[in-house]
Amino acid sequence: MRAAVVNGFGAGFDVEEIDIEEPRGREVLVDIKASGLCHSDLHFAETNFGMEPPMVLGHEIAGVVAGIGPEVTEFSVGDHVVGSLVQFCGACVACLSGDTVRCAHPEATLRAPDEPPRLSRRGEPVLAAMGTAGFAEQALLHENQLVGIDPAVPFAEASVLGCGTITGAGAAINSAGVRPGQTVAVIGLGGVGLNVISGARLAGAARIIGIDLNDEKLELARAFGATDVVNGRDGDVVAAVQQLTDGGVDHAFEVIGRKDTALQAIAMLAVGGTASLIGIHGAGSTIELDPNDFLRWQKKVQGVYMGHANIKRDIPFYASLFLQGRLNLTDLISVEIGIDDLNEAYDQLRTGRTARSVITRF
Ligand code: PAD
Ligand code: ZN
Repeated sequence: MRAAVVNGFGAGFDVEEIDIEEPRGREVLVDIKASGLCHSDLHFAETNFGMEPPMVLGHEIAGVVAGIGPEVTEFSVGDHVVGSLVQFCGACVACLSGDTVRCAHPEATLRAPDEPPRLSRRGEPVLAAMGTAGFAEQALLHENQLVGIDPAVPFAEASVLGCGTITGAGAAINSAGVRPGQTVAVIGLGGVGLNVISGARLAGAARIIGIDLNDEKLELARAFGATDVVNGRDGDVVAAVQQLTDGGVDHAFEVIGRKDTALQAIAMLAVGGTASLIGIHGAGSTIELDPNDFLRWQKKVQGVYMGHANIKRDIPFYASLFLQGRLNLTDLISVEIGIDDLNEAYDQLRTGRTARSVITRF
């Protein structure tokens, strides 16, 4: 099958022929119909976050079940599915409590080291990164990493549910617990940040301030429910937010992965506010904080991993909201591309102009 392989950090994506195994045990073979370009895959392609080339990245996928292993109980051939990088065993205390993002044994979803690798090239192993390896014609995933989805949801929109939506909307709803009437600021309005706006709107936020450097993104943010927008190029972002909210916001979300914007998120909080850090920072980055600022103003800061999602609960929930017209997924899709356009599409993402590019031709 055709797949976009990362052969070295910073070397981009090479579309090549590779081999994929037949499903074993609880594995499901999926014909991928749509695969979204999250910014995280660009980080993982450029820097060593524990996944090493040769590897196939891609973790925002939607497709159709093409085959099932003998122990699969949840899916049948022909089902429409969404995949996620959240790996959970289903049996540890965290999983049994519904906290699947805190699973103690995520490796239970992968093949054992003595089993043949899921992906290979001329007999040599190729890493199926995150257990999804979505930049390819087909993927082989443990059934815990898949969720059945109503076929009425188009594949491109469905793919974004797998990361951008569960992370962004989940950050507002699950991680931050935004309550009706609260004020929210979102710094960075890409595929994930726009979904934070959706989550804040669903949670009933009174004021949602979108912040980016790009005027088109600010315009787009209004289509997701931003009540106010601030261009970071127009001066002091923190002062602008404080002015709009009479002193600061209850919740600020950093959705880029930069030190300066993470500090902005903390600085723009109202008394008792919470800053939620979503963007992935370069390895070894540090942020210096003034403890007295936290103490006096009772601020909180938290890291957000995958919007504290339980994918089996949250993905069907967001899909149903989309079908009811209550969740905007369509405007997230900036462009549908072919797998051969992957490098160019990531160059576009770097400019901050696209929300989500989605591969729909393999
Ligand atoms: P993206 O590239 O689509 O969006 C980033 C946005 O930030 C763009 O709109 C930029 O214009 C904007 N931006 C850049 N610099 C600034 C600045 N100085 N001030 C204001 N705006 C700015 O990325 P994405 O939405 O796909 O992902 C965002 C981050 O979230 C990225 O670091 C990704 O790796 C991370 C992520 N984290 C998780 C998690 O579980 N924590 C999950 C998924 C993605
Ligand atoms: Zn992602």
